[in-house]
Amino acid sequence: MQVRVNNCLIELAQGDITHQDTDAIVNAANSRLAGGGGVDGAIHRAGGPSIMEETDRKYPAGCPTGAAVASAAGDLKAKYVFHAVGPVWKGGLSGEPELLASAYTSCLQLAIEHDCSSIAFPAISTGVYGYPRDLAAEHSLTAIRDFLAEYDRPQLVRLVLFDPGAYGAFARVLEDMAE
Ligand code: AR6
Repeated sequence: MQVRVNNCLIELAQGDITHQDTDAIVNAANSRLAGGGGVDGAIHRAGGPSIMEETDRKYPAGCPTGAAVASAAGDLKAKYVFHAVGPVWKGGLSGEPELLASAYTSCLQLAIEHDCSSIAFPAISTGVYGYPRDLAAEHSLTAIRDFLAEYDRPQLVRLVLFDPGAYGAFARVLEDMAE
């Protein structure tokens, strides 16, 4: 499903983010950029060692929660990987919504800086980091919509949801936005 914001589209897809051919794909990283499971493991496995070599060299101090850094995409179809660090869910009163929104908008800003017209996101923080799925859908899609309303770029923002439950949660929120 798709929703238009200005001249841009927000689109939902189900599947594996490593297969996306958007200009950029987003990694759900940790603040040490040390690799891990979930999306992070899948991206480093599919993209090859050059991605970690580049992030180790360029960002030895890692990346703070709520921010993102860019690397090339190794063997992946995308041109760039933006490594975003979402918050660990601690009950919702530790700034999690703002930090999650900021992880998304940092990537959208990087997309503009790197001249990317399309970007694919996973559902940041909803795996190991434990962010409740329905809240993540609402907070993530609101951040994306507000960014596109202000900047009118990038042209395509795709959310790639791994399983049908996550797809359903994001679809419910996006349907409400379309009304
Ligand atoms: N494509 C798309 N979505 C995926 C894929 C995939 N290949 N694999 C998993 N998901 P997670 P987080 C979904 O845990 O919660 C790592 O170890 C998954 O079902 O990857 O931000 C990092 O190094 C879930 O809905 O990211 C960090 O330490 C969503 O992607 C930590 O996990 C995010 O799950 C980050 O945790």
